Amino acid sequence: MTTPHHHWTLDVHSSELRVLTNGYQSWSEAELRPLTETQTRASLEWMIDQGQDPAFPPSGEAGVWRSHSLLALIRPGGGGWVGAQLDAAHTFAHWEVRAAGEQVRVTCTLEGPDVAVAWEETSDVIGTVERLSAQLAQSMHARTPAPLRVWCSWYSYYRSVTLDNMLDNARLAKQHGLPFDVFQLDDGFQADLGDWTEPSEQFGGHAKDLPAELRKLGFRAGLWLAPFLVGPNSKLFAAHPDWLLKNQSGTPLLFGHNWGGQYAALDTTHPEVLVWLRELAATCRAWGYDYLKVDFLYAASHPGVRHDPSVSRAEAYRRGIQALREGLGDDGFLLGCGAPLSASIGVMDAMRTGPDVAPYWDDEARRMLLGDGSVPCSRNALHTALSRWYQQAWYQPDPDVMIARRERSLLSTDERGALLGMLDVTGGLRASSDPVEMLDEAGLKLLRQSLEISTPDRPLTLTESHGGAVTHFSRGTF
Ligand code: 9PG
Repeated sequence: MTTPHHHWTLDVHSSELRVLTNGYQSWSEAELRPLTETQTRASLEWMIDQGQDPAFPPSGEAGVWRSHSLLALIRPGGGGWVGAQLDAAHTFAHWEVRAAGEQVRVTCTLEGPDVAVAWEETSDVIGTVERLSAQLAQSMHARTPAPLRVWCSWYSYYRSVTLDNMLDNARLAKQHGLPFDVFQLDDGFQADLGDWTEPSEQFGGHAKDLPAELRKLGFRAGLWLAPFLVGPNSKLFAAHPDWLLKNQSGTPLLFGHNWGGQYAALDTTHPEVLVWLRELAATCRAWGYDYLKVDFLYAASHPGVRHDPSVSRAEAYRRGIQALREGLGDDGFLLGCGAPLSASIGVMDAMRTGPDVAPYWDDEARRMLLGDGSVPCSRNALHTALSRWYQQAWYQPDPDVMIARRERSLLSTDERGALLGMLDVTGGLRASSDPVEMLDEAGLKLLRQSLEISTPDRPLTLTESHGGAVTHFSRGTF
């Protein structure tokens, strides 16, 4: 595997610059900060696994910033430098900028086959970021279908969702004439990670029984999967240990922390795994789901020992998502989540561009004390999604759900208003998770407003002063 490097040395003092970073996957922090500050590094290994790139996490040194695919340095007045990879199908581009006295050093390391990398000095950083990201989108044949309005079970029912919860909400939504296109069942319906076709006990039915009922009510059916994850107690794990990503000693690698413990990942360089993934997506389609939210996708590019060691992590990931696309069909809607971002262009219709919203504003303990900017909370979701405005050229952005309810939520009226306004600015998919019965007249009004499709904004004021829009979003009250 080649690892080409590019280096640039800039004669500019670091105190003059701000740096725009793009994190590795959907939940990784992306932001605009003064270069002299310190990029946050999560303090626990499982947090790095789930929120950063374990092969290239933030260094934790002052004046050193790491970014994926794209990096920009901005001077007062809006000029500066932009670096971007121009193809991301097989290669991860790791950017690092380092303050060094009177100079600033920039490195781009390519993990995978050599690809073209742009490095431009410009008087208009925002325009250049947009132009280079559009160029990447074009070279990878980006899909940008019309945005959809989605009801998703996760942010109210979490893993205890039932078939009846889905149908009750769909019926009420129809009664109220709420303009949803898709009703999407999230995590909780399945027996285990990997055992997707067997129901969990609490779901009270089978996922395959839902789509026909939803269609009668006028909605499309959507389903969540974490297709590359395998639970250590699942039937899939026991049946196919040879399909799993391994550690150096040849045993299945367990990493992350969710569902009460660690999980394993499918090795997408194994030909049988690709057949299985294709069949999984085709099965969901045959059940009547033409919208799949495919989650925890970074598992396919997690560092580890693979069946075919000559395949780069980006390429392994790409093979996995292509198998899902083939199984779902070209006319199905594929939403990526927890996904390596630029390597998804041309396969995903939409992409979560930040961490999860939650029915509270901030999780300061985990964000500030443990350095985890990817932890679910409204503040983190907006902070990162707003810093990725240019990715609207890559797929439909999914800035995550509006929370309009007042029950089972700690968001204040002001915070709900802020969430609504910021989702409007990001554009892309519109979504809600609120149990419809919890919404009073004001709640329904807020929900309807949040379902209005909007054109993504761009941080125009950034070019005008040092205190521009993105800075405000990343610092200020957020
Ligand atoms: C289902 C959920 C929802 C949600 C996804 C994803 O531990 N973690 O770091 C962590 C991050 C995100 C997360 C769950 C756990 O949420 O973004 O919309 O589908 O999975 O489990």
